[in-house]
Amino acid sequence: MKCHVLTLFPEMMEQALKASILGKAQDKQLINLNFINIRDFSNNKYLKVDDYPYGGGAGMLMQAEPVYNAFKSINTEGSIKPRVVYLTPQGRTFNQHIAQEFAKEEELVLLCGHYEGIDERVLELIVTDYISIGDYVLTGGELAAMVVIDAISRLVPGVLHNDDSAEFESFTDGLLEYPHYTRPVEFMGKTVPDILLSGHHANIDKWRREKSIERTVERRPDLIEKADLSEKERKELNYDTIEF
Ligand code: 6GU
Repeated sequence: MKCHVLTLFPEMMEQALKASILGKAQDKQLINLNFINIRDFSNNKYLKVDDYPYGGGAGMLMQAEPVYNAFKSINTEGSIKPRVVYLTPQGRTFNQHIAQEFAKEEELVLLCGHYEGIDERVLELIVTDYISIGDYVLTGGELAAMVVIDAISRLVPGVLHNDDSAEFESFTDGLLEYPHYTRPVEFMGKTVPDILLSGHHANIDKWRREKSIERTVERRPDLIEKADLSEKERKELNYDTIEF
């Protein structure tokens, strides 16, 4: 997976993304991040890339030209045009489905805005997807782009140690994960559920499935309707007690 990131803060992103799993994934060339500093494409000697909005109003806007030229500087590897994702609170809300969709792409371009946004004309010319990471406002698209990169990268085969682990966890079947325990068996008087020590794998799977459903009902009842439950599991739910 190759990801081109258009940003005014490449150093901040590079620093954060070289830690831990994503750092290793880059070392192993499983993911390839190419940061393009939009400021390098400023058209003036002060390296300015923002200006006042026509029509007035608060704040500054990123100008179309540096963003367009930064985008044009990207050398894509494939012959097909990559999707260009603009991170904005005005986008579709990012979720695991969109992460899976993006993870299938060979190459992606992420565009991070700053100030009050970007001149609409360049967005119309280059953007294919408008993506938000939730209903709140950030100072820029960089943190959102890092969230998207993290979520996509861990779906790339080989990035996680265990090939299974991305598949079985929260959200793939629309349920939250069951609780996890590691050593010691007792901590502050709290013990690990006996069944997990039993070595009986079928029972353990059954217990985990029940806990997943229970936890989803308790913490994210809004997910239950769309969750991948068997007919039997759905029958056993007590709909009267779920607070949708
Ligand atoms: Cl993608 N960008 C900004 N600036 N704020 C956001 C966001 C994105 N998603 C949620 N809030």
